[in-house]
Amino acid sequence: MAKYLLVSFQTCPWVQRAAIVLREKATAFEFRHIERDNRPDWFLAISPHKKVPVLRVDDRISLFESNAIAEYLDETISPRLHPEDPAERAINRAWTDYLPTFAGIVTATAYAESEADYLKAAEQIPTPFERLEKALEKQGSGPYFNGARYSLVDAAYAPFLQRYHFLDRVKTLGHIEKFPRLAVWSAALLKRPSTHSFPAAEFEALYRENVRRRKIWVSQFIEAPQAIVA
Ligand SMILES: N[C@@H](CCC(=O)N[C@@H](CS)C(=O)NCC(=O)O)C(=O)O
Repeated sequence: MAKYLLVSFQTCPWVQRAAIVLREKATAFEFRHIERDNRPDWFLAISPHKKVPVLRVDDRISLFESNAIAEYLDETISPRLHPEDPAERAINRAWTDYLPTFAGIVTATAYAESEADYLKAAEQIPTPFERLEKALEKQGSGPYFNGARYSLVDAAYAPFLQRYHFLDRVKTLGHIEKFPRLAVWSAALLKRPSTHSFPAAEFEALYRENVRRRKIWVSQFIEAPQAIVA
């Protein structure tokens, strides 16, 4: 069995995608969290874009880009998460190609500097939601992207659907309820243990604190953590 080291920032959704795939394959790995503002030299030396995730395999190969990492893990460790059928697989890959667009739109409110920008960003969310809702029509009775079998598409979208819910709880966005298949899919992904790198409440608090510290428009709706009085 190869040795895996996954280098991460604690709340990075792209790292989370790689971690999910490792967990789905019941593969042991060392999860090493580094600071975004203080990236160590050993990391800069193995990460061509200076980004996380990096998956170091056997202290020998450094893989980067979450999609490439997910595909590599799927080719090298069973069970296969991609569908057997080549056409199905191509369609699944097309939807993982859509992920950066989906992610950018669905989390844009967390970067909006003004109320007007926030409202504009929130207004865009139904477009990618509608596209996924349509794609999910072929899932049958679900609950995953391809139906009963979990896939790399599930692993890819879970972190971003989770962040939509976090942002919806900071300030109500109210979109996902209008897309029944997407809502059920997202609930199934959030229930799945592999989605979670940290206890759910602790992770949501970490995410909220990141957004609060960004000092953008929506930060005002997030309370600072309470000091613990002994
Ligand atoms: N396309 C990349 C995105 C990775 C990414 O954006 N990682 C962020 C953290 S969530 C990062 O390392 N940002 C640091 C930077 O941009 O310098 C992937 O899928 O792995």
